[in-house]
Amino acid sequence: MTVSKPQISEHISNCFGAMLTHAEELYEFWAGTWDNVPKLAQFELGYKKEDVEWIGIDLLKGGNFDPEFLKINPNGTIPALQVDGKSFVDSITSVKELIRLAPRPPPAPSVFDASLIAKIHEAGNIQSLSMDEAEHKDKSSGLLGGFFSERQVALANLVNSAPAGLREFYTQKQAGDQEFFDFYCRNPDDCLGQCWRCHSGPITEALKRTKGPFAAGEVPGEADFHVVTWLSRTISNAGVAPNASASIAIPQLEARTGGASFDPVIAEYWDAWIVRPSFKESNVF
Ligand SMILES: N[C@@H](CCC(=O)N[C@@H](CS)C(=O)NCC(=O)O)C(=O)O
Repeated sequence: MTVSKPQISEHISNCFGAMLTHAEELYEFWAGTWDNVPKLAQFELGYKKEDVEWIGIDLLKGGNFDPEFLKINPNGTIPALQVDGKSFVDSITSVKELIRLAPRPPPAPSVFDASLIAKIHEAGNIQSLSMDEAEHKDKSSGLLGGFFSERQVALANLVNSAPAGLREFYTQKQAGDQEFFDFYCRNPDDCLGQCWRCHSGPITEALKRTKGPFAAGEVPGEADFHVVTWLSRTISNAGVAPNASASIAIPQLEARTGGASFDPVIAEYWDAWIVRPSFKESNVF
């Protein structure tokens, strides 16, 4: 893993007006899902691109299992954020740290934010699911299939060469990955449509409670970074081009979920997000 010299960001004033400096590094993957959460937060919270150094971890080649990366994030997942050498090892804690140091703080969190964020992460990676055999076949030969097969090769090599302390971790990952791949790509079944429907419920409720268009109100807040990350991967997984408007994306989602209807607040939410510079700069899909 190549780790280049951290850039120093100078954007935080303390209450005496003195400039504080922080070295912020975000470990990410260009096609990752959850690293879009801190990326969106970065731009929405007023950081510049150069304030946070993005360090690419190649998940396709199992770069997240590199012992050097495991020192930064023992979970072996992206995103991970390091601030002044301290690690934040998932999207939730990374974003909280970005908010703590934010040049432009987000709207105050609502009491519902924590449960909404938890729900979104419970929904987890269902956005990668295949709905039928044809889709499964298609995905198995695409990025997702490549992701799993190349990782298994990387893990097999690591199991043989790794220090004894890491062998158990790699062996568990190998087994877990195989289950994940089998479930996601080989046995699609009817419950998938139900999963989609039940997870869109909490988002709809949250959006109906606010003036909108975002869960936090006129501008996105903490929970929105998580919600739109999940929604956008769900939409692109339904075969819709990134940044397609709700008039294209929502009917496709409806078809994919067995005709479930999506409340208009979801369409408004999507259309409000896709035009934001943060959405484009983060290359969300
Ligand atoms: N709950 C974690 C999920 C992180 C996660 O699963 N990241 C995926 C990429 S989007 C990953 O690194 N997968 C690699 C692996 O599990 O080996 C978060 O929010 O950061």
